[in-house]
Amino acid sequence: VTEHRLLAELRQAVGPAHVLTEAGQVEGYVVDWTRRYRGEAVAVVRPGDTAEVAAVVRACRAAAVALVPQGGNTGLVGGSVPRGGASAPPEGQVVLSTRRLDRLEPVDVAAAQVTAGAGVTLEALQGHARAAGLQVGLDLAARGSATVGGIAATNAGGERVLRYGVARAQVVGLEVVLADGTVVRRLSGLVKDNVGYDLAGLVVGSEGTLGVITAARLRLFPDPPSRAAALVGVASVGAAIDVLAALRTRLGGLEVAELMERTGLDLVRAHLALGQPLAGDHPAYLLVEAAGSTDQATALAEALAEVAAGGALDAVVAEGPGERARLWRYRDAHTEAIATLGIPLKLDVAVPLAVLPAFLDEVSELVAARPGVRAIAFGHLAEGNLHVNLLGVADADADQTTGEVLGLVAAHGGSISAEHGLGVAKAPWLALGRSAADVAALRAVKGALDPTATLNPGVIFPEP
Ligand code: FAD
Ligand code: LAC
Ligand code: ZN
Repeated sequence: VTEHRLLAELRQAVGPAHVLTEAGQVEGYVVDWTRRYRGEAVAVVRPGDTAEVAAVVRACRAAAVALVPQGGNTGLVGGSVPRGGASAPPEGQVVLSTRRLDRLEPVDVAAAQVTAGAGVTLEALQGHARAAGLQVGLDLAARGSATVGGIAATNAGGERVLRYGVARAQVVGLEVVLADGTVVRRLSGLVKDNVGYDLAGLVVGSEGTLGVITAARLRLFPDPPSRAAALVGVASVGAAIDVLAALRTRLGGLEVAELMERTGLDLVRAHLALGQPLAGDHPAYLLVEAAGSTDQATALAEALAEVAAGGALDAVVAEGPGERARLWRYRDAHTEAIATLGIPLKLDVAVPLAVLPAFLDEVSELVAARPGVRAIAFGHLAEGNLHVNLLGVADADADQTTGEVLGLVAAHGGSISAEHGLGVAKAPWLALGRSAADVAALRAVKGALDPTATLNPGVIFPEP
């Protein structure tokens, strides 16, 4: 009975055409990108503006049905799809898809900012900024589907953090529908605004647990006229860190430093039928990119020659969008190539660079002790951010294995979730990354802003 009243209210709120309930219609919204997580949805609702989002939130709260905000559904920790557990009634949860909130305002060139609806894809935003002579300071391989709201909600990192910082550094303001259906709007674009708590900053990285983001105001940057990338083959991860250190002091315009290993690169080569990128075959590879107003290809080549110090460094420098894209394919296809081998345990972690090689050795030992398991690690080297993908882990051993790897991360003073969030995947390990006082403060914030646990229960905080 409650369910039918809720459905009627949702139809009233967003129009019947935007309340999806048939299995075929909801399928793409109830399974996550990795295919590890799947749940039941009472309905998928697709509101078209902020007032409709607020009406949906109020209806779900009144019916005591949990609401799962969803953008592009590219999240890798299971937070964007409905789930079972104590908070989910058998008929499921409501998925609120933001994809119709796709309004792009004109770029404010003088402020170098833009306001975008939560459902705008990163790729659309990038094109919009470029047309105004500016660029977005954030990029990631899921750009075609990942949305502005999802990027803010996960505090996404990606491939340009080295120069521009994580999503939090891009967000100047947000419009958010809180769990009680009220709307907080901070889209003035004022970078200096110290009136009370930074509510937008708090919602960034909250993974849909504190509010539904309906729009974001983002910083933009000049797009330097010269850009060049290089792929460098090295003998070890330690050597890759040495090259990074040398480039840091030599290249003011360094934007990218991505780490790959031979296993991952070979997998991508097989998946996309690509040739060997360098003359030789190497245990590790570093993809770097620099941008600036002077000739970056020359600067990069000279810096690499200095790093080699007369020795032999196997590297290729690429200029122009086509050549650079050729190198980027080896990097950006990693997640997709790994997914063809099954559903991996995906552990997105960060450790200080000084202990990163030791950490990887320890992961190798842990893997060697598990016959049939293999690890593919790659990631954003400058932040010590590794994506450890473990293939072949039995379901019964998944929690044990996750706990052991995250335990190593914690022992090294690292972060158990560098950029993807905790979602439901890592919620059970929340306390491994934070002190008891810290977790209590996090719970107090959640309890104050969403006392009925309407928004994304089971995400960040483990279910009892
Ligand atoms: P979704 O997957 O839909 O949702 C993610 C989380 O945010 C969920 O908890 C959801 O409830 C919440 N959420 C979504 N929209 C809203 C909203 N409007 N209001 C409130 N909560 C919301 N991530 C990185 O950080 N760096 C990378 O380099 C990177 N590369 C990737 C590459 C590939 C191939 C893939 C598949 C994923 C990658 N990701 C990366 C992960 C993912 O793309 C990011 O987490 C992205 O920010 C998610 O955006 P989305 O719109 O798809 O969000
Ligand atoms: C990447 C995702 C997995 O860096 O975060 O490709
Ligand atoms: Zn990443």
